[in-house]
Amino acid sequence: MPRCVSVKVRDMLRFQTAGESHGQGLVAILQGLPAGLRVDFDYVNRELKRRQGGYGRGGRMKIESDTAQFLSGVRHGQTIGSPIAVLIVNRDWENWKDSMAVDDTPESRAAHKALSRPRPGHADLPGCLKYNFRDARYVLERASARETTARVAVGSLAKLFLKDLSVEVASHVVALGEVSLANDHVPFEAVMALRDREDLMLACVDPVVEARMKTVVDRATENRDTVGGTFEVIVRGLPPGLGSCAQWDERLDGQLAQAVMSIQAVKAVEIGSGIASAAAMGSGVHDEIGYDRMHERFTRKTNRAGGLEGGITNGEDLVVRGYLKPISSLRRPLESVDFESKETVKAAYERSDICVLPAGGVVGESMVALTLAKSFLEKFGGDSMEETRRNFDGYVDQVRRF
Ligand code: EPS
Repeated sequence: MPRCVSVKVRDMLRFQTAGESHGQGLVAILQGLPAGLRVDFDYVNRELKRRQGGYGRGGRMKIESDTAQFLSGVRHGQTIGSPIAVLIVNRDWENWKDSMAVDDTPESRAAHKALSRPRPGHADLPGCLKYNFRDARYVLERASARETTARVAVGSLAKLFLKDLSVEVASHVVALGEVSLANDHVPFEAVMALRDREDLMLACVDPVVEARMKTVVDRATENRDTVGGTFEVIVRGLPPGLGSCAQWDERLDGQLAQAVMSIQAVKAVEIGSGIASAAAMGSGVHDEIGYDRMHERFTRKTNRAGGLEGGITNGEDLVVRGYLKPISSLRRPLESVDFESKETVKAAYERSDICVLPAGGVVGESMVALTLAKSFLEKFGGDSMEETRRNFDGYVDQVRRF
């Protein structure tokens, strides 16, 4: 008797990362991109550079110059349908060769200094309890947000895939500490224009607000503190109909929430005006429907739903926000307890950043793009870009003729 399979055998697009913050490098494997996608290597490296930028970054970013080395899955500048492996070398590895050595040698043992004063807010304590380590370095090396460099490498491939189907992904900072944009309905073009900046600065579209944000970062630096905030990812050009209302785990809003929530230091995710909507009446929340006969498309006067209704894209801009807590390595450490003595001590300090909000936005773009690219491939399939595009164009035509 045929077995009724109601679950997907596997995701159409999958990626995994490996690597420690001060190990030899970060690795990502991306599987499922169709063959025939042109890989713009400069674009990938520019995205890695964007992730390294922003005001309030720490000393590590002066050491690193993140560059993607493609080890497989790409030939003569095009994807070939096989798994894509990317390596980003950690330059700082030179300084950690003994302490982070893979081998157990007298040198590596001599360089081993246990980090036994866990930082509140980091993975140090729960990770050590989980793996039964007395040295938080075993945990913090992998928990570190340095891992996001591997996500951005494969995320930029997802962005190239979406770009090929006329979908653009951009991000900006809407709030930092207590400073926020007064008008948060920012034109998409202004957000896209931030990409042309040599340095992201604080990735805010309003120079006056950005100057105030900079003051907040300066104050945090002076006080040996850290500061968080909110980034927003906007996606333009999506067709209606990605995602599904059929099963809980097929809802695209849920998938996006997980993708963005998984970014280190993100503590909340919002789609559209989700937070304000919870405090408003229904008549002031839902986006009334119109029809544009000339362009043969349904329209909305507002986009409070952030481009998603019922877990399905509705053809409006997708708007997802990530709320970042201030990072947990503080130059003025908080109270903690030493693993060995169980005495109250100040938490350990590791070289770190003051503010990573613009980088958070770049990582957010990658996670959103990877989630959407998966959704595209689930709906349109295709082993080559020609096939995917043909299926996509046919569907777009069907929607137009609806
Ligand atoms: C980094 C993010 C942060 C940095 C790290 C590089 O990671 P974490 O989450 O551990 O604070 O601190 O740099 C260092 C670990 C260092 O040696 O300075 C990144 O985004 O690349």
